[in-house]
Amino acid sequence: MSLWVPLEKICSTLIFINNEWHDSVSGKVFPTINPSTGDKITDVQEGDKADVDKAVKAAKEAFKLGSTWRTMDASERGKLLNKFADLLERDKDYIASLETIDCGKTFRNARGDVEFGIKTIQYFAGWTDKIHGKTIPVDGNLFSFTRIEPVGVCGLIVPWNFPLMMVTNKLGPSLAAGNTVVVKPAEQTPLTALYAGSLIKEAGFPPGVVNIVPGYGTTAGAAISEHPDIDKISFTGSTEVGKLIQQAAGRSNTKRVTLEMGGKSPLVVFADADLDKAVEMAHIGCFYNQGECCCAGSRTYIQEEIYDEFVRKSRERAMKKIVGDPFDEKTEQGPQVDHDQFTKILNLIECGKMEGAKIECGGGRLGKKGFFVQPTVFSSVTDNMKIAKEEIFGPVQQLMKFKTLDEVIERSNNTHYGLAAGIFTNNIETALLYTQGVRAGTIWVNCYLASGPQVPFGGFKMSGQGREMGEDAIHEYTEIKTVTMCIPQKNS
Ligand code: TXE
Repeated sequence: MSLWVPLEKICSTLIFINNEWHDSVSGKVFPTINPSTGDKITDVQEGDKADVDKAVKAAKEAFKLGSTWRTMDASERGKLLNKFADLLERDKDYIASLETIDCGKTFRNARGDVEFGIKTIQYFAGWTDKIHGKTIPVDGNLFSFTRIEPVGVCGLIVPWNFPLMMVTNKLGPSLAAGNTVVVKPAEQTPLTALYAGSLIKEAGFPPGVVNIVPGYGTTAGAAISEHPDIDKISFTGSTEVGKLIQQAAGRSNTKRVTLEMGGKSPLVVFADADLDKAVEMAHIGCFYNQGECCCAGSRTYIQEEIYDEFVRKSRERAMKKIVGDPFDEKTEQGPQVDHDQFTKILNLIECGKMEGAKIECGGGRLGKKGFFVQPTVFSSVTDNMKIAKEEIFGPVQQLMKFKTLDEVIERSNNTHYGLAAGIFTNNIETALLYTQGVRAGTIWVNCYLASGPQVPFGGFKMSGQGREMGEDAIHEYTEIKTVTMCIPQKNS
């Protein structure tokens, strides 16, 4: 299948505030690039501090006591979210095409992302009227109860690797809990988030509940992190920027911050595992979405008895990978998102070669146009090499050898990150000891990357703070208010 979105159909390139489309205050625009060709797709209005101020003002107004949004029944919020999900479903193919052009992921995967986004919005729609407090038997002639209230105005800063999905991951729980939001899509991939704005309006959300300001991180993003009227930030992106956001939150109004950041996740294969399944899962776990996946299994540890066979099979699998036009149904890997990421990956590959890792396949650029990287497999990798320590965020697999469970637990934990881990074994005790021992937010056993809107996702250590998805995500967007009343007499 080869789909194309005609430029005139990309209707959402403006800033979305109060359910209306605006030009940037500065008059500036920025280009968004098709990574398959390196050509400009279109210009998008470039929001910065002045536009963020406008958006926050709208969000604050929509959150005022007595506003349409604040006085709406919780179940009505659920209906609006379900309507939004229905519209995403109606326009699924268009949104997936837009995503593929803007970020390079295959159309098949882009469609999967939109489907995941729909399920997420539906899941959180179900939560709207189930968020409630407690009555508490406090000492004395008193009566206490808690109200679970929205935090207020939330800044949602998202990256480019799952542009629409990251927006739906954050819109679902924040809107279910009754907040208003200012979304900042990544500068590389603003198009699907802006299109979602048009669907928010069509679904019937009151003006100001959702505002979307495309722009750069150091201007629009920083204005959100510093803003005194933003009550909470939910960020997904690099650990470096996550730290900046925490600092800005502390400097401004100690706004609440949840962070979902990078990883260097271990994927461990024991000799007793189903070898072919483990090879395939390790391949997908590392190469899915061009390797642009925060929980990519980018440190593969293989027990020494099966190491050579695993390396051979992994090389064969990677060499069969179909890389190219992301709209072609057969394509498994598209281009990297932009020139910066492309260069970062190629530099890290060179570094691996220089540090003495063995290239089994790939190891360079593919073609002359666009940002395509050859699927690359390194063997003879040791833990001290840069490619084993740094997040590559590209189609590059590191294969390392281990002997014992204790050793591999220690090596798995020997990182600042703690987003995810995986283990392949047919021994239940090995699996349970590993899941207890590893400090990471998600552990997969005999599978990898399996997830759903129902299960919490987030990181230990420098991979994150707080959780997205599942019931836990709701609590990241709420405050608990205790109300204690004096009463004449208390009876049990
Ligand atoms: O991320 P940034 P980049 C990792 C991955 C990748 C590296 C760099 O290793 O190679 O990060 O990618 C906004 N204040 N991940 O540079 O800069 C920015 O505009 C406020 C992992 O693209 O963190 C975008 O909207 N916001 C990750 C978002 O932050 C700022 C996904 C993410 O961009 C800002 C992406 C600032 N000062 C990259 N500077 C994951 N966890 O999945 C930038 N931003």
